[in-house]
Amino acid sequence: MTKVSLIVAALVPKYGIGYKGQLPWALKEEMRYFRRITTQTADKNKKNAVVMGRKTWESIPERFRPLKGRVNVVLTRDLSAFSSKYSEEVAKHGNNVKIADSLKSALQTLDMDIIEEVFVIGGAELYNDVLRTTPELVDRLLLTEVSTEKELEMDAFINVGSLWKRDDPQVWKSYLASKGLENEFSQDNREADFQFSYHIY
Ligand code: FOL
Repeated sequence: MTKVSLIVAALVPKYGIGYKGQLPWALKEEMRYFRRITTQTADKNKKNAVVMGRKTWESIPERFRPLKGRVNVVLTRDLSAFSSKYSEEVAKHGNNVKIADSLKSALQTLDMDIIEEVFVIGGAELYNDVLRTTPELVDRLLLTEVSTEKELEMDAFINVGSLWKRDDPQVWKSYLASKGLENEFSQDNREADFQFSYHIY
């Protein structure tokens, strides 16, 4: 079966990723990294797919969803509730939004002849489910380590576990180079009161 890349930004050392259904920060450059990494393909005839939980779909501002240039797959246990709630948005974007009730069925739905890479983009429930129940489907974790002096309230965490180890910077650099993005990003960044660095686990 197709493997996936998890992409997430988390506050170290506890790996907090969210608060009250939203990201705990607004980091412009980090969001640009998310957008470019998930959109860019090596093969111009292919697109990437982003698989997300229903609450993550709802957390994305309406003007940005479905995430453009990518096939969006929303996971929900209640397919009919989702379809009726978002029928207009989904109809308008036709092929670019799909719904599924599990990661496995999402992966079966996708036509891998036209999809290059599948990203799991959250949230906490989906990340943790995938890491716990189907870790063999996870190729890599693209994890942005965020740190700050500020006291940030968090109520959503990713359980990275002890089996996932941060790779050498070279691994991240070659991954970016495989997409032609090596000159667009530096590994270590700062913005406002935050520092963040991009890693592969
Ligand atoms: N991974 C990383 N590294 N950073 C994130 O912020 C992140 N966020 C999510 C999942 N993985 C992540 C889920 N949350 C948008 C909003 C929230 C969100 C994911 C995406 C969003 O609106 N994205 C637009 C760009 C918006 C902009 O340019 O400000 C997109 O086109 O990707």
